[in-house]
Amino acid sequence: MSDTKVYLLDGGSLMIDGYHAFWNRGPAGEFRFPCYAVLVEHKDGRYVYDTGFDYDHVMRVLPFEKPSQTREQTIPGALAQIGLKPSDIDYVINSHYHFDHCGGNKHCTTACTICHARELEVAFNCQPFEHLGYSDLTFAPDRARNAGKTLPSEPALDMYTPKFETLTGDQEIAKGLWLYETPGHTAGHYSMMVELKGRRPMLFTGDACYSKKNLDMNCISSFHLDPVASLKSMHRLTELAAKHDAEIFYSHDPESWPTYNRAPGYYA
Ligand code: 5PN
Ligand code: ZN
Ligand code: ZN
Repeated sequence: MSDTKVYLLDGGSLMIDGYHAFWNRGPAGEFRFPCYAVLVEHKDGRYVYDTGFDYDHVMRVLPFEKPSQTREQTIPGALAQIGLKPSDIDYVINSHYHFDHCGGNKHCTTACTICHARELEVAFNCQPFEHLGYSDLTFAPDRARNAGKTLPSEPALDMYTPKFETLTGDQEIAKGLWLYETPGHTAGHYSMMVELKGRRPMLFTGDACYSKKNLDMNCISSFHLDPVASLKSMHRLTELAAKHDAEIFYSHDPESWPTYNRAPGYYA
């Protein structure tokens, strides 16, 4: 039995305005932030938590976010650097279905897809102000078509009908691999904690908290379904970290990201 390892896979970066990163606070101006995927090698299989954005999608739908992504920063490119292929992934876990977290799902065609049951419902049925967030529905092309959405014509998408396992409540999905409900940013958002043999647990916030500065300022991002629930979930992350002596890893933190041990390095 091998011990659990965690790899952080660089997915490139996007740009938003400072007022979107720090809701009603700012300061305004170009705010570039990293996106990444988390690969958990566990004795029960390989799990990837979030898959970053698809460069072509962002250029087509949100070019004003000025995506930066090399081939090595795509899911196939990042996995290749540690000797893996997308077909080696057993499970994709999505914190939520915003385009910058599910853009690489389409490469993991043999994986079982895990998410909160609410999130899968709302992704195809979102509030009007959430449309840009839920603009990349290629993670489930069959469901997107059934919901009357149009997809880019990519032949590979015709073949891709992912299998879903939906959950509700907090769940330990494999030994030491925990999903915690942190709604507000979206209706069915999950944060993830991974217990490791040789270090403190790692608590991945997802978009329940973009950065350390958001936590320190007690300030959520402007992309949210429910700001009150969102703030409550951010506080829940602080409580979880304290309870489990976990280290918090933020989803979009330009200051913390360079300090993280990125693949091919890993945590164990
Ligand atoms: C990076 C980013 N840009 C725009 C949106 C949006 O409209 O909802 C979520 C989101 C993003 O994460
Ligand atoms: Zn989001
Ligand atoms: Zn995000």
